[in-house]
Amino acid sequence: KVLRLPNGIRVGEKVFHTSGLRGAYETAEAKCVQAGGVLASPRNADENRALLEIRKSHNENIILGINDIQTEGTFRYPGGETIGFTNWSKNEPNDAGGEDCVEMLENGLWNDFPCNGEKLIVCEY
Ligand code: GN1
Ligand code: CA
Ligand code: CA
Repeated sequence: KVLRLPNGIRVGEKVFHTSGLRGAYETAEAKCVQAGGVLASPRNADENRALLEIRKSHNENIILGINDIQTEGTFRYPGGETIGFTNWSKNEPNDAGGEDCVEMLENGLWNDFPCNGEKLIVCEY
């Protein structure tokens, strides 16, 4: 089976793909839904590693679908389910000044950041 795509990667039954565009959370999630997917939301270490490959090849932080917009401190996937895997950077999430969206940093660890920040959009299918 083909594992690598020109701008994406397959991990298990999931495919992560990026068009290389940046956007803030609402725009980013809407673009993914329009394309038939959702914003990238790694659910285990394998998926996180796969997404990190895209992070490295584009050299830009990735906005995840995971957020605590609905209830401060409770992080959910785009579908509303509470998250079952985390990969927070040290001292994160800190909601510094009000941060309800999550980005993947250079090392694959996660930071919460303000949802109006524009990051690399990666969708999952
Ligand atoms: C950034 O710029 P600073 O240090 O105030 C980051 C926070 C992190 C923090 C970690 C907009 O905040 O989310 O928790 O670094 N801010 C942004 O040191 O990404
Ligand atoms: Ca928050
Ligand atoms: Ca933070």
